[in-house]
Amino acid sequence: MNRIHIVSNRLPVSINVENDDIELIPSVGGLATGMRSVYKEYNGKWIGWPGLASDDLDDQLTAKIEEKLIEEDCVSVHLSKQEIDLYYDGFSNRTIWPLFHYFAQYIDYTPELWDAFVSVNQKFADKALETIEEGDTIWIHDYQLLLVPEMIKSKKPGVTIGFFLHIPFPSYEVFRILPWRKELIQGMLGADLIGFHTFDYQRHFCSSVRRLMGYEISFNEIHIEDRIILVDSFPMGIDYDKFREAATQSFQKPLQEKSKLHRELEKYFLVSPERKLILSIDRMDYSKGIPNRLRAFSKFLEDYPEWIGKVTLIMLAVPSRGTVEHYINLKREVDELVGTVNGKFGSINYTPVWYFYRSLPFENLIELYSSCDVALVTPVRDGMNLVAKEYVASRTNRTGVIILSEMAGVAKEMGEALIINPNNINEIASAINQALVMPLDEQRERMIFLQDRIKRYDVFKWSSEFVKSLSKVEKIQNSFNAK
Ligand code: GDG
Repeated sequence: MNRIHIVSNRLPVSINVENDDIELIPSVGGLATGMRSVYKEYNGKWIGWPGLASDDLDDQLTAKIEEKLIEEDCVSVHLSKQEIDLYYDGFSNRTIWPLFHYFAQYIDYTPELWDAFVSVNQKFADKALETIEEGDTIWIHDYQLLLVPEMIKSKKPGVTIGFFLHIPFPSYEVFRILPWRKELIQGMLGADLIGFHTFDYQRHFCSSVRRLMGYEISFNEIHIEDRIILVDSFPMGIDYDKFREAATQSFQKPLQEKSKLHRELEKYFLVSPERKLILSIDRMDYSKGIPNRLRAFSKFLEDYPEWIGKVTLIMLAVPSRGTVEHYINLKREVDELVGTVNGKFGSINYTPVWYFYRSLPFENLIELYSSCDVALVTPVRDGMNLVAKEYVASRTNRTGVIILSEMAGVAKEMGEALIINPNNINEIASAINQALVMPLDEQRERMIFLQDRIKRYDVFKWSSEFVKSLSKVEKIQNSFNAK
């Protein structure tokens, strides 16, 4: 296979500028890990925004940053503050994000946001077109770049294009609400392979293609004038071994090397070994169902008062999109709910909810995953949800229970979890009790199946399966063109 390039909104590095010194800090997220192996192995480039507004950089600094990035095979797309505001915070996160997560009442229909989305997508496409050659392969990521596939295909039809959507694709009845629905579909159809986390998202997409464009679809092939487009599902995995090894090492650390958080967690259990911890980790996002989770925890303490004083919910909410109105309101609601639960059930020596509104280092994340008896993952909509998979990978002693929303893509792979409807507070409350009293043998039985599955289809397998399909689609295309 020829070179494979990656295009995503953000580059896999952040830039730290101090007194004209430029430092590149590699991202440790799942996407960066999985894709790094791909573009390095196939001698490609990664095209994306480096995370700094171009208004803050002079020409000399910009040139220096570009030079440094190219050492990492990264190519930057520079965005001004206004572009970030209208394209990223705007159309991507105020229009597409709520639409695709079924929050129709939050959608912003301002035409200026759409205009910025088109022009910034064109910027990404132009940068990609400068970088790639006919015959190369390109893998484009996510909802911020839905128009890029067509913008590239129309200029360089000999490039094989893959597109992967990391969030849900909504049902047609929701998707059709958007004035620019046809344009988005046309943009995506510039790709030769379109991937989703689950079969349901794939099905919803195909139904929108059929209804809006009238194209013929057989199995997972869309037939348009002179091309065949493959549509398939690829449930994204995690770097399983990394989480596993980090959890193993965390336990083996001598006391003096343990983090402050780790020592606090051990102290919690010292008071009484009967004590339990429940874990909740997300970006602070309305799609993650955080308020309902707190209401359900409150209902649980009300319905099962024998647990008061013995169970603590650790809630980590990572700040996200803090300039968007609905996120500001959500933060206020969560702050208030935490206060209400703690005020209602707390005492001098018992805090029901430990709330962290910040990002924690990876080491602490692992300590939380390995110390908590239950993971409470209750999004109202979620493309996949990697937190559930990371919890599974970090359970070295094979105990632990996951309470999981049926609305998360990951639920399709985790039949052994306690599956709940995230809007059903009574159901979540009783699932919390069920998880806490579940015998260890049953926990292990469930966890063994989960671990085997999540280990087998990890992030490297996910990316290699996508690349395999890209090479298949390239062959289909070549034989189609030869006819
Ligand atoms: C989108 C889709 C889809 C969280 N807090 C900290 C921290 N994290 C890391 C977790 C996990 C990641 O962030 C969150 O990933 P999710 O998958 O749960 O959610 P989104 O950010 O919404 O991601 C989602 C995903 O794309 C992939 O396709 O699954 O559905 O919405 O990896 O570990 N990491 C550190 N400190 C924290 O405090 N270091």
